Amino acid sequence: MEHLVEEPLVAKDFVTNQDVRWCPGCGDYAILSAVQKALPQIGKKKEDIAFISGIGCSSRFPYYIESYGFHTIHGRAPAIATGVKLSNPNLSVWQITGDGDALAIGGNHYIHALRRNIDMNILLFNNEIYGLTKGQFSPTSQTGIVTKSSPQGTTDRSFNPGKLALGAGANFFARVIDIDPKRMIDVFIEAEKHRGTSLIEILQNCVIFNDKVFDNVTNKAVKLDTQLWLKHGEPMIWGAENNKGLRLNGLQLEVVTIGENGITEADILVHDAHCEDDTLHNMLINMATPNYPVAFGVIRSVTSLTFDQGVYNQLENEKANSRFKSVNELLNSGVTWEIN
Ligand SMILES: Cc1ncc(C[n+]2csc(CCOP(=O)(O)OP(=O)(O)O)c2C)c(N)n1
Ligand code: SF4
Repeated sequence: MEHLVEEPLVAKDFVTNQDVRWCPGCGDYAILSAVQKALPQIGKKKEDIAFISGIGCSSRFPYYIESYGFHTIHGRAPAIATGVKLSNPNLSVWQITGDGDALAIGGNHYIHALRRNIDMNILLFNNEIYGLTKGQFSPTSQTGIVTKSSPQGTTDRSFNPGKLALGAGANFFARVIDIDPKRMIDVFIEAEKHRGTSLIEILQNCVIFNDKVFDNVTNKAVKLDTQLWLKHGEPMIWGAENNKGLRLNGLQLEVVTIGENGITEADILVHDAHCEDDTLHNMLINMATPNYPVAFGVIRSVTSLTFDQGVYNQLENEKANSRFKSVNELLNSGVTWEIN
């Protein structure tokens, strides 16, 4: 009998027959394409992958990925994703969320997913606005932004999603940009390899309600001077002339120029993504223009026991040591009554 050889999956195997209903030019398209290119490289079958989302433009994502998917309720994707992961630990679970979905209505669920360290990947599409509901300000919008829901400009102070995540105990945090597919793909693959909650903040352009909000970082004319791409074990160097570096000056990060004032590469901090102490990771996540570059890539990646593994360890322990071998045995143990 002829043997059926399984062909390796390619990006188009993860494309569905659904019409993609995002505005032309939306950053979500590039993220979708990057995910479809990353998935064949994680080595899982389509039926072993699940995409779970809340509500928002970004949360339409599960319709467009040929895998299991669940478009759930606003802000509550972490709860569903936790259940999915616990019921089938073999699944690769991806939560898709926006800054409104994750940090406003879903803020509580966001911090507890990170605290618990459930083994899943969270892709946080940060466009600093509510896209689906037509442009109200969100918890990441910059102070003073004028929107339909803030005609005089907001007086809110904004959240930094990474800083909040580390405060909640996150062990994996990365930041990428929608217009940089290669680096997005690499980081998605790294996130999938990491056991625990992997949070990736994606700077995503909403062409309709917040166009070019990240232009100060992403614009071709400035990007070499405003983006620091971190790699574990490599010095923190960037710039059009590749001569800008970071060093510690007391308790602060200082931008220095290699070749000036006797500064050499040896003076520059080397990135340690695996350091358990998150002090430096927090400082990197906090950096903003114009005084600093914005940090990208995997900023923190530390391994510790996952929530799901903890639950499974308990189950194994119970199975090995309990005097009950089934739920029926448990229910019929002790004193029971029959109600007529
Ligand atoms: C319980 C509930 N409250 C409010 C809404 C309205 N609503 C739908 S999407 C959304 C915000 C989405 O913003 P974001 O998560 O940033 O996603 P984007 O559309 O920008 O991708 C809101 C407030 C809702 N659908 N359900
Ligand atoms: S409203 Fe913004 S985020 Fe939503 S699909 Fe359009 S461009 Fe994308």
